[in-house]
Amino acid sequence: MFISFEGLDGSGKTTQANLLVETLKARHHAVDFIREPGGTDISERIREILLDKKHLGMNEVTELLLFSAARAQLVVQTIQPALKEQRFVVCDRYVDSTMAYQGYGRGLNLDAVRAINAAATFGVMPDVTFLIDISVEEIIERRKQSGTPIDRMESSGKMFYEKVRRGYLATAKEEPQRFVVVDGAQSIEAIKKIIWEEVEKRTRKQKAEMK
Ligand code: T5A
Repeated sequence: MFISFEGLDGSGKTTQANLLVETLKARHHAVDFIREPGGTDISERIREILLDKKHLGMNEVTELLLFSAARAQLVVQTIQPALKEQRFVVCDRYVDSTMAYQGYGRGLNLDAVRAINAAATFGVMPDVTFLIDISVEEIIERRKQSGTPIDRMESSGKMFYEKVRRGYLATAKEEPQRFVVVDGAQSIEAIKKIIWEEVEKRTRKQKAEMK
């Protein structure tokens, strides 16, 4: 089963992806945990270019193509082989990030983004996507509290993040079967429970369909 996590920077999706991986492993499931951009040598090097604050002048189309290039390598080298072996694949961000950040956030043509996404994924899409939805005010507050330095993407400003959030919610509406939108303002434990119940439900359904 292919599971992706989406949300604004600081929404808590990495926390939840980690918790899900722990739970799956504790139940003796084979699981690959991947983050985007990254996950292969080539993709990690592209990640460095994308997040480096020295590259503030990066063109939006360059940005789109670099995220997509990192993804294409990850799909072929890691995701497809893992799914073929019936492993769980948990991905911290995937193709919906590109639609939300480069499409809605940067304002690139949405059909062009869709076409590039289709090429970069080779049609491999998650079985379920958890969108951890929180307000931009909340992520600003969390960032202040954590005191972690911001990267190039995070220096894009509040308006940008409002557009990204709207993009995520619009995408989730288009694919209600795949998306599970979770209120990220809840406690870590409460969100973890919602996610695990959903994964169990979908795993049972997938097994029944395979019989
Ligand atoms: N990007 C990526 C694109 O523009 N296009 C693309 O196609 C792709 C793939 C990646 C950047 O690239 C962009 C999006 C990003 O800007 P990154 O460094 O990988 O950047 O970082 P993010 O994916 O944004 O992840 P972060 O680690 O910054 O944030 P998370 O994963 O959302 O949040 P997390 O879990 O680390 O939590 C943040 C803090 O909140 C606390 C945690 O303890 C932590 O301190 N927290 C909670 N606090 C209260 N209540 C809860 N429920 C909490 N859950 C977590």
